[in-house]
Amino acid sequence: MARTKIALIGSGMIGGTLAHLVGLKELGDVVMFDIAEGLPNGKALDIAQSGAVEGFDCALKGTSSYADIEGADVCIVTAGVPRKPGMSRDDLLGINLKVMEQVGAGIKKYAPNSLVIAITNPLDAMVWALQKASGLPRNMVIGMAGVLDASRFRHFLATELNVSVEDVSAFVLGGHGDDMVPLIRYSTVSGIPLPDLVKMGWIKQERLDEIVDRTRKGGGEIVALLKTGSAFYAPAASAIEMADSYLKDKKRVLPCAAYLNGEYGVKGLYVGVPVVIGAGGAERIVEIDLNSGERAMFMKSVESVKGLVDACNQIAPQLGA
Ligand code: A3D
Repeated sequence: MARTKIALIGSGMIGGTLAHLVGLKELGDVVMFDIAEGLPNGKALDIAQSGAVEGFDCALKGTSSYADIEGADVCIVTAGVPRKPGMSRDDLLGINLKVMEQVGAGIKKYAPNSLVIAITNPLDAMVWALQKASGLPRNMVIGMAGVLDASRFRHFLATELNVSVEDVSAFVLGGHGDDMVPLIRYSTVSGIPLPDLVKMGWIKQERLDEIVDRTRKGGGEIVALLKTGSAFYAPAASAIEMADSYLKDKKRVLPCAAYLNGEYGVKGLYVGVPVVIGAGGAERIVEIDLNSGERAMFMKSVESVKGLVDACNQIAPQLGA
């Protein structure tokens, strides 16, 4: 039986954390790729040595050659540059688009049968570009953002309500920007929708609104604190949850950036929606009814994503709309 192989394209802050988590969870062998000489090799060696202490047997290898990702089952892409204070995710577009073209070509050549999980920002445009550049089926290229956004929302709610984060489930829709849509009425504590908790006096509506706002700006809050880059622990954990659902065919229903072909009235864009992730990649898009307010927020977010993809088309028309 072949061992599972996970390729991490980009071995920076998120890439290193991903490799560590893959080891700790014994999800498979890891190939860490980066253009920065020595970086993937050093991190792979360091994490491999922690295996003796932690008791995991995953093989880890660092490389600057795409040939080493050959036959990977999953590729997680963080290659590119992260935000610094004062930058929006969209400011990264020009640089990271070129990176996605290179990465897409490498995956196309050496790992065309993998599930590709994009993390590089601006996420919804970069996952679009990666699918175009790799030519992989659309259901096999997805973007990580919703699991992270939902985890931020869950954390803030659990802390505020003084309940276990395990019992808080959150629902987010839309692009990974400050206009993402945390859906209050589908977010629950042990099945009790948040609007009911407001009625029950557990939380005031104004406080809930503040938490929604903090969730939307959750990435920026961390960038401002770190000053040298962006969040990496929770983003890595979120992508691992998606990879795990694919590798074990768990069919988790996770918010992911998925290619929409008419669902939610959107065609030809990657946008964050709930998706069933199983052995077939993005197997099914869950389409819920939105009320008029939610729909307006969702469409505003979709417009932002469209603007980014239009910009990609202008910079790299060869990718093709
Ligand atoms: P960082 O620690 O800088 O790692 C990026 C790595 O990419 C560096 O080691 C670079 O050497 C490498 N790299 C650059 N160009 C190439 C290339 N052409 N081929 C291969 N490797 C290359 O950043 P990070 O790990 O903190 O973040 C990575 C990306 O994830 C950034 O674009 C972030 O904005 C993004 N990010 C997304 C989320 C989402 O929720 C979507 C959250 C946090 C960060």
